[in-house]
Amino acid sequence: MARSRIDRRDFVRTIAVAGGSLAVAGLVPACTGDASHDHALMTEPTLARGGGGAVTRNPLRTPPAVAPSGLTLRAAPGTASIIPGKSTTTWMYNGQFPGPTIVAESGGEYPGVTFQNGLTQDSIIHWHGLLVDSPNDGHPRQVVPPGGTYGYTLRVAQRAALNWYHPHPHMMTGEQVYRGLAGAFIVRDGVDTGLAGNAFGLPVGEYEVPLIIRDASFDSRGNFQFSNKSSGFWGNMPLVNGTVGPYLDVQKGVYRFRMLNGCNARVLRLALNNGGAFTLIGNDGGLLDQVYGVSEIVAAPGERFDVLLDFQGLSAGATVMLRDLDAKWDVLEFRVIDSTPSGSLPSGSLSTIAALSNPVTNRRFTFDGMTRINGKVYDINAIEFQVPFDTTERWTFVTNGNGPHPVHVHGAAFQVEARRGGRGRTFEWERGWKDTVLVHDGETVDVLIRFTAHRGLYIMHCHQLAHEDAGMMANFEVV
Ligand SMILES: [Cu+2]
Repeated sequence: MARSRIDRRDFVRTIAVAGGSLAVAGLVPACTGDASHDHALMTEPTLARGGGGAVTRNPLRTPPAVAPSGLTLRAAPGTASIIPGKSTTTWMYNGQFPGPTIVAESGGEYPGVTFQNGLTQDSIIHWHGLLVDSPNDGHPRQVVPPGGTYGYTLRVAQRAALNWYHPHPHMMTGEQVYRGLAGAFIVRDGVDTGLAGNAFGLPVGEYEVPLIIRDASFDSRGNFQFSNKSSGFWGNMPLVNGTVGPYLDVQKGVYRFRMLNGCNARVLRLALNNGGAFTLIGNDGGLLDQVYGVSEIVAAPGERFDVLLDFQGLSAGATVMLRDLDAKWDVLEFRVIDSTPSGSLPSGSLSTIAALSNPVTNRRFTFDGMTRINGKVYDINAIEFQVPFDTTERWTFVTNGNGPHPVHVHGAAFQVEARRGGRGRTFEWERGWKDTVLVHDGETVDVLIRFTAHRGLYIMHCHQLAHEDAGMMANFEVV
């Protein structure tokens, strides 16, 4: 990593903790100018271009919010309008691309959640990030055939966070997720209530926006192109909440963006086009210990990032672009509208994170090639190891290549302890509680993990979905 980038991150962090209002000061000067000067560096989704080379942008969609009690999620083929003027055959939950945003309360018990399989292949829903008991986790053994149903009772007892739901059938997850089966699942709690007057003054209502970021490729008729070769599928354009070339009109206020990397394989390197900082407040497991200013975020498939952006200092008509620096993509354009500045950023400490320590067992998992963990291709019927309940362990994830390997564990959250090799450090967005951590080529990552929610059958796997489908998964049992 370039030395200058580390310097900038440390600098930005310093000003972020010094005062919240300074945290995105970088937004202000650069955005009052003409942001279009940067376009020569950008690769626009070709299908998002209008005539004459101008970029036609589309208003960001926001999936409807629903409560989980009694909710039926039916996966079935249908058509969605993604590319303007064309219709795309997609596989959707309840006809929505992406699926509806489920909002639940920690401490809530939600019976009668039903998955209906309207596909022509097996499927099951996994609630990524929810610490639910094994029969409700959506393990690949729980798949139901076409026409089948699966009933869940979701007992939600965990910190507030952005989680998500998606299919988890063995060997078919990649295609099902890619064709549209995914949605956000937000958990609220007594601190992060999602209501005005919450403890840290976090933005609510229209100022809190889930962003499901993923890539896709389309043919000339507007239908998805896909192949599930085990090196992974990389689409040639970004979608946010199913919107191609999206923009969002923003007030001169503070916004909370709940970001998910929903790509099959692509690691995103998210940044703002003017070098302004994200005010990072949370990740997979909810709020962090404090506010961090970061100039970029490396986002692997399955990971979530909770960031605030302050548009108060910008003038009406100014734009800010969320970009992927690696693909050189414009991901989402924020357009500041004429409005009265309001809101404030939190600063300093946020949540109390009890650090795991003194692991009693060390386990080592090598992610070999594109199909194996510890030399073994997934055996759906096997239990590869047993983990004692309520006991802290150190799990070490190693790879010799073929990354990215975003390692995801069901049934518990973990704390990232160290990374050796490769990038050689841990990052602000890896603090607190995680359920997915990026292991890049040449990296070894230590995490501390403790299963405190439930005993039973769970699974760990690579969230590069082609690797997952090819067998880079392992069952284990919490006993
Ligand atoms: Cu992998």
